Amino acid sequence: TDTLDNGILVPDSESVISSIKYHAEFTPLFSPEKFELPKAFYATAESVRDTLITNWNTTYNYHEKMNVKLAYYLSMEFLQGRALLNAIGNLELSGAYAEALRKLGHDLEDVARQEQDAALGNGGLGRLASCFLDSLATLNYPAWGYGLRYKYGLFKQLITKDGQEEVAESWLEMGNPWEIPRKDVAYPIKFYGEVVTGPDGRKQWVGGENISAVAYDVPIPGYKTKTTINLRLWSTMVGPEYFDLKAFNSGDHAKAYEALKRAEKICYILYPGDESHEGKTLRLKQQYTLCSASLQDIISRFERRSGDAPNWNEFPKKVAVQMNDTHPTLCIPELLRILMDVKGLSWKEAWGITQRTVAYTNHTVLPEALEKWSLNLLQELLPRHIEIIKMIDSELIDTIIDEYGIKDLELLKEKLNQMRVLENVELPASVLELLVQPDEIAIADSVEEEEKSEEVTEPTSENDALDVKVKKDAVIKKVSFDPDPNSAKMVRMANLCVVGGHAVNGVAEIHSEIVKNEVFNDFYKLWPKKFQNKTNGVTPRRWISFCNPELSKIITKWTGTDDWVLNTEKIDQLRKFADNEELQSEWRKAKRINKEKIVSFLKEKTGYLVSPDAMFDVQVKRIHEYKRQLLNILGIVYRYKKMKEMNADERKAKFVPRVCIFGGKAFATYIQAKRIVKFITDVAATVNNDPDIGDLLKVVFVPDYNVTVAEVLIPGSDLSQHISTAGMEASGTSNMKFAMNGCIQIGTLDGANVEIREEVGEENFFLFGAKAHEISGLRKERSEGKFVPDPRFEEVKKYVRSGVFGPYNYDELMGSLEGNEGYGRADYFLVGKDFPAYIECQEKVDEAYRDQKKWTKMSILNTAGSHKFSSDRTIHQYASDIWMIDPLVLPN
Ligand code: DL6
Repeated sequence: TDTLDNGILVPDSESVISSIKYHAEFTPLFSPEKFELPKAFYATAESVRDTLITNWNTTYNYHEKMNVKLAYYLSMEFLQGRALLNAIGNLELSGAYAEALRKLGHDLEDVARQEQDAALGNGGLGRLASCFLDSLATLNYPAWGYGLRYKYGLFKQLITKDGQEEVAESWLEMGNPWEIPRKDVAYPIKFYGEVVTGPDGRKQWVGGENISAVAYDVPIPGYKTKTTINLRLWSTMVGPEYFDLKAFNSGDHAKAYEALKRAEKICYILYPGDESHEGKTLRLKQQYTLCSASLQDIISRFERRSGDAPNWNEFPKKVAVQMNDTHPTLCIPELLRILMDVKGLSWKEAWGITQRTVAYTNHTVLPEALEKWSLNLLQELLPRHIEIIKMIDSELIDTIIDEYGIKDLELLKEKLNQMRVLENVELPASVLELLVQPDEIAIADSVEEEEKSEEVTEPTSENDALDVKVKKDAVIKKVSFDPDPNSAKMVRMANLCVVGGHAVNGVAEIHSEIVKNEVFNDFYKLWPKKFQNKTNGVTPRRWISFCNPELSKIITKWTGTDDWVLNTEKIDQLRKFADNEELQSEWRKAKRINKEKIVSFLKEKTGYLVSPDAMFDVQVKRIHEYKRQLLNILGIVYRYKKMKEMNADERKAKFVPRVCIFGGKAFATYIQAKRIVKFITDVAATVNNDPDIGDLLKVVFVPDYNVTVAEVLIPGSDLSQHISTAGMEASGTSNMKFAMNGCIQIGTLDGANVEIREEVGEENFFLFGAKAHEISGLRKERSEGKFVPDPRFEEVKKYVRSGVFGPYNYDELMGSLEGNEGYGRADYFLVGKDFPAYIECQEKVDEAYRDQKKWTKMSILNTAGSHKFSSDRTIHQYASDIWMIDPLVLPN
């Protein structure tokens, strides 16, 4: 065993062997005699876990001793992926474990493949949270993650002849070796009930349904540091007293388990369908469980560290809470509730503390994704919180009135309608009084201004004076502040976050500008300093070093150091060797090895055999209309049609062989997205079995896209597609991973593409499509019937409708691109508008790929220019601009 400079103990392979053997003996899951897969994985993981727990305890104790300020990242999603290779990589134990396992008759890679992905996320938002944890630990920041432990994750995606099918993900079936159940850490969570006033005058929330949130801790190791932070995941249950023994004995077994099942189901799956009342209630229960359990935990840690009499004003100096999108918004009223009702602080004190503690990251500008909850549902489920939300709303109303005055009631109404936390809810009586009977000065002023604007001079007669009186009445009467009885009363979570948090950030420069200038413009004008940008990033450990060892060796050789894993700016040095033939040749060899891995992977997962000589063109991300997988597949259909119109020689001369790979999950209730999956698989079935086409074009939909699949696909891709309608993708993070792995992108000026293109150089990025500022004009043009589609777009839709891709009726999919009666919004995502530019840009891609020297240079420059997109940079920015925390290195 060796000790490194940073104090880390590095065991040799012999001690690793004895640790693995020890765990093999006491891993009761499998036959005790045989050290076979998957037992070898569990024993190996348990052995690594020992080291993690040691470092995790040391980190915890040191944070406790130093009473350091901690940042808490609250997220409904953490997309961790597999942990084994990441953990031993960060601990610098890969060599020792590989050797130990070899001596025990196993290959480390085979052992690692036994692990199921921890897929507690949906897409970029969850994976970002996991990259952030890696960076926080690596950079020695005192921080924790808080989330939920979903028993069945999101879902497992099967691809059948009907497209996507969802089944429960069974990731916990064999047990999770990385988690530490903490039955000693549990908090009560309440739903429903009522609010009463206690003898001390404080509000009390009583009765209702009571469950427990129990902690499961997952140690998160940093790279080349002992710092190992905690990801605490909550699971829900009730105590044995809730098991109805009487009911059980009388034969009503369902009733006996009712309370248990009601509690457990909160943590069954991520994003349960929310069309039904039941579904909505479940999601809200999930969000509240995350917020309440985490805050109770954070507060009890603060109190414990503060000694006998905590000074609550110190709370924001010890605690920073980051809300990952609006899902944890209930943190705001929950913190207020605890501070006021449990700790006895005044509203003013509690509100000040809350605002200084929490901050909000916005991850989407899609209006339908900005969460709103029904006021009635919240009222029923969380009666005390709704009282508190009303107080926040009322305070905000005062601020809006202060800002806009009551002279122009139309303007004031507009601002109240846009900015209030409560939507379509009557104004408080005191405010209504003020507005319905504005004082004399306000009336006089408003009339005066109206006159000015009409350029009317002094009233000259009695009639004119009367006219002024009539106008006065009109000013008062014409503005009604009554809610619309036909619309529901809602709570806007994003507005609550903006009001309750001290910082609001977008996740890429263009997105943060949209957040400031469009989505939250009124708030931005009110509190400009709150608004920030924090361009996303990804961890170079998982996304270069561990997933692409071939490339990593080359980077280390040509930059002269392996330090780039921590200091990614060093990767920039590759730039100067971009034309070097030796580097180019090594670069191509590495890509080839990675492509061969994809070939075997695709064969195993889909049965399709593709050629590594072809260009690998990849689009992997959630399936969504705005991400425009439809544009990609229509481009492929167009290419296929052109190929069919040519003879074999012409085809070969015109087209570069391509393997077009798709991956991603469509949300279970998102019908249009599921149609797109079905369409892609139908095109694949036709094209891949067409003998005329052979290796010139293959289309593959990889089922169940997840972190592990990404780790195979990204290193071996040549081209990746980030082609969202401009202004709609907040950032994207796979674009960063692809760039790091020397993959050239075709994309629109959207999200982080804009910054990636700046960094890697315009000439190394295939840009096409409408710009964000043009989109609303183009939509208007479309809806007014002024858009003239390109004939190639008409041709491709007609071809799809002709039935070449099987009997499925594509009218609805194609119709959505035309806005036909009954098909909803007329090509809202502007596929038709961007189609010609897209296929022309794809021709340029073919041309560039033919010149392998040029292509390799572009690829090298993509990797070289990607260093800004390390999540280490992002985390440093959050730490210094929002959380105000400093790194704390553990003593040796
Ligand atoms: O910020 C992480 C990630 C961005 O990279 C994606 O562009 C964005 O679509 C995604 N947003 C969401 C929003 N979900 N909700 N709510 O997943 O965030």
